[in-house]
Amino acid sequence: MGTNLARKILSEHLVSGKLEPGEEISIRIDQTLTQDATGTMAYLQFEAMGIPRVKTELSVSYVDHNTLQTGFENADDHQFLQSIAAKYGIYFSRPGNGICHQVHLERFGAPGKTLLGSDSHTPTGGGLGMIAIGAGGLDVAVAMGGGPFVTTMPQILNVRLTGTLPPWVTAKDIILEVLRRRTVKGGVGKIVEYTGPGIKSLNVPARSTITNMGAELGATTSIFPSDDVTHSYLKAQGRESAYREMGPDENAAYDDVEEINLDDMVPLIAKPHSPDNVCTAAELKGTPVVQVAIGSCTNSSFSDLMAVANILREKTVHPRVSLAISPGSRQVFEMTSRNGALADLISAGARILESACGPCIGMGQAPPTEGASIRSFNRNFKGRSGTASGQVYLASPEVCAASAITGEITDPRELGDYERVELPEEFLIDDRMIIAPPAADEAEKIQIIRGPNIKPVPVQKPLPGDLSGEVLLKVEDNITTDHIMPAGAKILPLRSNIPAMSEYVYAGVDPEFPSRAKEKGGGFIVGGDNYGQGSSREHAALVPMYLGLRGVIARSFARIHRANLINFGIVPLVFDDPTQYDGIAQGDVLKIEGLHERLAVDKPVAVRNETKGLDIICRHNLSERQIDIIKAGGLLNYTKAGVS
Ligand code: MIC
Ligand code: SF4
Repeated sequence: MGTNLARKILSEHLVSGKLEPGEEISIRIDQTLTQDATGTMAYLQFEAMGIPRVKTELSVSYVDHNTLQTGFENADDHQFLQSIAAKYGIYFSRPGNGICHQVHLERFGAPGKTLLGSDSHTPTGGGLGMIAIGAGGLDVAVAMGGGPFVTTMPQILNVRLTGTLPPWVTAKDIILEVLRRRTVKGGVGKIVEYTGPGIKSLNVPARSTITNMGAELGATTSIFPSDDVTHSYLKAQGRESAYREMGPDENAAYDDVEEINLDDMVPLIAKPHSPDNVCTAAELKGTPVVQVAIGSCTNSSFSDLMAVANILREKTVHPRVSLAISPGSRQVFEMTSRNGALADLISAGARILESACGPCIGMGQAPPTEGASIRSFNRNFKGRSGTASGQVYLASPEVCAASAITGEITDPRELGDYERVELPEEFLIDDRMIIAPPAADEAEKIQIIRGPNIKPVPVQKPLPGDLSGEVLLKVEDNITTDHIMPAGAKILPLRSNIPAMSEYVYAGVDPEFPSRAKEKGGGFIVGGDNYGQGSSREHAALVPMYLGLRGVIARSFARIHRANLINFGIVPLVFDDPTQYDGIAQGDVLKIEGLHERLAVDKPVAVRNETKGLDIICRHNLSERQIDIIKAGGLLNYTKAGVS
């Protein structure tokens, strides 16, 4: 049997371990990216490592999340990020230049390379044939310092696409179909590799829409081969030299296969409040909508905006609807303004926002009370829009634009003839908003600018021998990091100020959580399945750690959050018998004795529920290295100890 593409790239980058699913592997990282909401912490951690300059081939720092400047905080962070990038040899993409994943695809991504990003949608780069993985900021800091990225070797799931997309059906519908079939847990522990004759008709931005939303499957990453389609995209971006043909061998072996016939597909939509809650757009026909938002790293490319302009040209946004559009990058913004498409959007009544994450992360454009909002985004978790009662639907830009005109959910096939947008032969290339770092001797003299919003990184103490404390909170399945550490216009600016942020842990679920955690001097959280799905924000581990959290017992964990818990010295345990979840309540006192001895590879951990007089057998599933990290009180302590 031949080798699949994911394994080929992984084996080229393998530093240690065996490429057997479930084994711990470490891989060399060629490129890193950070964004401003996770970047401040990642760079503070990098600084704490005492390494003078990044050791990657390329590291880029983007500003795209915290662009709403309602106080000094975000502006302070931007200055900090710009100065620290210059000092340590990092490219700096200025605010206004666009969303990290879209800009990275346009200007830096390259087939066959590895990319580690402090954002869960880093797999967007998989559309170009890279192994692009999202991770916590601390993992990215370690990679910038030249350390390998350590993870569990995933299984490779092959999604084979046959046929061609019918008119009005798009890449967004393909990934919604995968989510419908596999759910938000379906990709955990997997890399999704797309193959088959159907991929030929998908251009790079379309492929990237699919790999981007592989994050919603919980997948480690997703990847397409690098072929003629990739070649013409890179050529049009003036980067032909980055091209390298790469694909799976014929008869490549996979751990699992899913086949989708594109001929049979129709426009789909994800209903509130989960990206896998999928049905056809036609089924929801007539549902009134009050807001439509087009943009985000999933669907804000040149072709997406052109498709929207084609639909809205000479039309008017329905009186009930507020339509917000954020172009994914300055390139997209400028090209659509020069070719007149932007004028068509403005004329139709769209509210044009800057090239940034914006409403996707609750930075403005919160919908009205109980209002239905259709978005071309990737996440519709409850409350993420900024309105707790908001009803957020996810769909293609085409479904969004059609609904903006009619004021109700609309299957765009009702609009008649369809004009599929071709990519330009040449994109408008202008990198003046990306600042290259100065040479090392110049960089040394740079002073890092630290405003009052930049507070030191809290560091965990080494693991004590015995752990005891109350169950501070018990939650259900599929808890997202948006539940644990919400974002939005009020909280996101506090990302570099952990004490201020700690007031908002679990704010939407239980506002008393922070005061309780402080009063009890820390304790445990009990979770259901897929605990910590969604974003890569390490704040969902770091800030609870600051409040004294030392252990989470869940039915199962999402990959990035589990890694973040370990990185901050919090013990992640899973119930050996999942029904024992029922025998534990908020307020119960738990005790683990002799934890240092119990945390041995493959050994179970007995947790005593002192309140109920029960023993709960748990598994930690930690590797030798992860055990050492937890014992040291986290990755920063562990790395520093290794360096000195
Ligand atoms: C998100 O989409 O939730 C974010 C904001 O981009 C996060 C990162 C963050 O919380 O800063 C992500 O997906 O990793
Ligand atoms: Fe930004 Fe939204 Fe993409 Fe996250 S998912 S990187 S918030 S656009």
